Amino acid sequence: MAYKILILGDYGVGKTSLYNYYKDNAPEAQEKPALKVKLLEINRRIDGEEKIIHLCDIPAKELAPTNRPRLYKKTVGAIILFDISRPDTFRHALFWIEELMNYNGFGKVPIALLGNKTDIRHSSERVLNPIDAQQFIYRLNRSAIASGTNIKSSFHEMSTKEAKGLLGILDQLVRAIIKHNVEKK
Ligand SMILES: Nc1nc2c(ncn2[C@@H]2O[C@H](COP(=O)(O)OP(=O)(O)OP(=O)(O)O)[C@@H](O)[C@H]2O)c(=O)[nH]1
Ligand SMILES: [Mg+2]
Repeated sequence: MAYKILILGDYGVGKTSLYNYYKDNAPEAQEKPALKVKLLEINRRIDGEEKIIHLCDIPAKELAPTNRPRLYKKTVGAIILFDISRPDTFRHALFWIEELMNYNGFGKVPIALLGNKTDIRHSSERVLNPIDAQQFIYRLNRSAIASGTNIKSSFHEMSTKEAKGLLGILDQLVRAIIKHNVEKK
């Protein structure tokens, strides 16, 4: 069984750039033909076990209401990206999370929230304070506990232009997915 993980977020936040990073940097990553999405199969050895990840990149404009149920179906985790120089893309993160959980067929699943484009932090007029995103994830994890699950979502800042540690973020997300599924059984 493969873990289906979607990369979601507003237009232009860097979803395809992140997808391409994984395509170029994950060992043995293989692009598969798929309708309307880019689909990358990645094999990872996580805590001694081979795991297959299906990472999907969808252009924001393809996420029209009629496409959503089909695209979100069976998604077990997501990378939600925002652009730290566009605060509206951070405010929209909640929208993407709710969309996904309404349509994936599983309800709440772990997410990795990524604030992208840290390389332009010093040249941008307004950038988001990472504390806002940390508090957002803290509240999300608290509400998961309140509703009886221990789904652990996380927040990281990054830049696809100066990428490092991004495979580790994917592994961490898969660990959270495995833990959640183990708990559900
Ligand atoms: N400075 C900077 N630019 C970035 C970074 N990541 C992506 N970009 C740029 O942002 C623009 C949009 O990136 P994409 O990866 O195409 O964005 P997307 O989220 O796939 O957008 P849609 O497919 O339209 O939904 C491109 O010009 C990228 O080169 C980053 O970390 N830093
Ligand atoms: Mg794209």
